[in-house]
Amino acid sequence: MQQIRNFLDIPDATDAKVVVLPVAYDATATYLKGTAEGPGAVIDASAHVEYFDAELGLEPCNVVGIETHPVIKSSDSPEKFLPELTEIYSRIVAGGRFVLMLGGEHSITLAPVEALAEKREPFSILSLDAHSDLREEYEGTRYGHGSVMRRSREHVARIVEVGVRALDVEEARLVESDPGITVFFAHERRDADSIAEDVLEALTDRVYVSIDLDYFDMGIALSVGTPEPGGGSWWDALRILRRVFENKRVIGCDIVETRPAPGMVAAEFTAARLAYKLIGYRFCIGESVRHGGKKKKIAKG
Ligand SMILES: [Mn+2]
Repeated sequence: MQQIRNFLDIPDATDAKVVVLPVAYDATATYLKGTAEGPGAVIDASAHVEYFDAELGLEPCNVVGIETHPVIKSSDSPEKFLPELTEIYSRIVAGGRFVLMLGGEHSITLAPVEALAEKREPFSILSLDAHSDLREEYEGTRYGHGSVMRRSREHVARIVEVGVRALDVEEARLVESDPGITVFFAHERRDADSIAEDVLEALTDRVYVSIDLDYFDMGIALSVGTPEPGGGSWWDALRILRRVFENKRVIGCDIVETRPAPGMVAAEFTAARLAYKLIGYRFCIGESVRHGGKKKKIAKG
């Protein structure tokens, strides 16, 4: 049961630029259920996240206003639920605010992708995930967690996936044949800085970032909907993400598939920490160097 209503346990800012959107949904989960409890657990864990970000040297929550949207809950089919979520998302971003969505299973990412695609300003997607999620259909639906990037590809020209270590032969063929999909496989075991360079090259200027918690090593994300060994480290992920947030215009992001398990808080705390980190990267580093961002006037004297 969720104890805390607001992310970081701070009151909603009156001039919030960031909206934390918790989506309690796991209707298509095929391995482990329970990711519907994820967003509540992440918000509870966020009460224990330090406000001060040592890497950035400031308190992001005192630089940018944050508001937490009430939890959206559903057990409907994705065919019914996703259009509803798309509408909610569209309403929030219509005011120009930045949404950080907390899942919930990965299928929910299609809602922001469709809502942002409706604005007719092209963007690409960066996905950090153990799975390629490129199945045409899985377990009787085309809108489940295993198909989210396949469906998203119908709305964007480029998808870049990092950390993939589980996919089927059809998905592997699609990766081979579709020039709009670039995958950095976990088994290649490349250095994070060199991946970051290639990721920046493959992405367009405006980027939606989706992070499935199963991207990470199970040591820090022990409890997820679909676990896979061989995950990435915290610092390598942050290296790649920071480069992307510094060099691209990130238009929205999500952290999905957190699945709370009794007595184990590693996954939800990691997700909470990551969510705060992304807010810091988006709003508290070099607005002037960010692509498309407003240049800050520097007073001479
Ligand atoms: Mn996954």
